[in-house]
Amino acid sequence: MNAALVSNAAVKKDRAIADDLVLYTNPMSRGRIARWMIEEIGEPYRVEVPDYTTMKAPAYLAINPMGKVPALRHGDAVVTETAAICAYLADAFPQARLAPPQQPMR
Ligand SMILES: N[C@@H](CCC(=O)N[C@@H](CS)C(=O)NCC(=O)O)C(=O)O
Repeated sequence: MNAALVSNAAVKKDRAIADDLVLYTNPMSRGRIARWMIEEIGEPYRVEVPDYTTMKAPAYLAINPMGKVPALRHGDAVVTETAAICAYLADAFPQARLAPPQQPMR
């Protein structure tokens, strides 16, 4: 396989992962905390930026029925609440070493 094909495959894989991990946030919100956390994870992700009116539209209410940011979609899982998003990301991507390993005593 030549280098162009290899890098094409890598780009496609990154795009697939980015579609799998989506942060809904707005720069004028506490979503910045979740944005910082997702950056620390180091995985490809995509950002959707609902403004403060579209947050109450059906398309976004289907993601977060509270109509607030941030929200995270990871595959079929949707997580809301900034603290919960940070905890979820730390557990879902243990290789980033942002939380102690999950153990029964934790
Ligand atoms: N407890 C939630 C609060 C989320 C929240 O209130 N987000 C604000 C932005 S900082 C929001 O989306 N406000 C829109 C609204 O309430 O209409 C969290 O910590 O994530």
